[in-house]
Amino acid sequence: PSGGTVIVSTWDFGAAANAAAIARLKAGGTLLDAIEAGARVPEADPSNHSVGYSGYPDRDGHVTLDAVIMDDRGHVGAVAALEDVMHAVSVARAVMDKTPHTFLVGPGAKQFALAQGFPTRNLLTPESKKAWREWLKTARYKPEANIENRIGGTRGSALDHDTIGIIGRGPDGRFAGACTTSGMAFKMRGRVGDSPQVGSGLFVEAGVGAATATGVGEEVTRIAGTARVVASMRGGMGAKAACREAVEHIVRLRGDAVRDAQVGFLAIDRHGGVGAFALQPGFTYAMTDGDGATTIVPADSLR
Ligand code: SD4
Repeated sequence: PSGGTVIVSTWDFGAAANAAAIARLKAGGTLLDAIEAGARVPEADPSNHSVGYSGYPDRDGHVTLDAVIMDDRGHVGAVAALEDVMHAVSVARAVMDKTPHTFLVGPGAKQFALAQGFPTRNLLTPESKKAWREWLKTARYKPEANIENRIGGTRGSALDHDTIGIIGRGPDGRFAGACTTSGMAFKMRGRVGDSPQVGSGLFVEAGVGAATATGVGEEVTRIAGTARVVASMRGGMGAKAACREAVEHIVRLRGDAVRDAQVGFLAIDRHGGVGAFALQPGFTYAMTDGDGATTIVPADSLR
């Protein structure tokens, strides 16, 4: 699309998130409201084991959430290692709107959420607990491509799920985005990925564009991946070329270390052009226009 409203999310399950975002826009919400409403959809979905409620826990059995939200006017809020509160993106939004800070973590993030009236909930569902118990039998931790999707043998099915990054361009050409996740399954306690970090899991810039990332967060964080994608677009590259450049940079830098890793970037450029690129096959994104028409697009990949 060129010129109009566009909302894009990582993975095919982003379609439901985009629909909620468009509904919020049509009801008179701001682009940021719409992005937040979209991100809340997978956070509440019990069939999704890599975002919010029913996310796979860390190796010690705690579900810990990371999220960020930002607009292109310099407003940013983020939380990391948040426990017992389902809507991490809304807590991030409250950090943005109600504190002088941009980032709260761990017990401090939870304390803030409770003070703001967010309800607590045990995020570990019986299904996720079972998968964790199964994993404990070998307890081998190796960040792999979309490993979340493989647990329970659902890879390749409609149940494929992952971190959601959702970015949008409003009718006025302004940008906003959010990224929310329970992180890599069975991660070390205290581990924070790329998703809540501005410039890694998400970056937006007025007049330039927006980008988000998914996959093995460490590989994205190492290169400040989405800041790099947006910098390339600032220099005139289109969305897809900018995503590809960042993936190629990771491979140049890391060589064999990323042989089995998945990393995917998704971006919108200043003209509303949408593009994505991944290291491995299998990355898809959902693109929805202002009328609510959605297309699921398989991203090109290096391998
Ligand atoms: C992370 N990037 O925490 C997220 C997780 C993810 O495929 O996208 N998993 O590293």
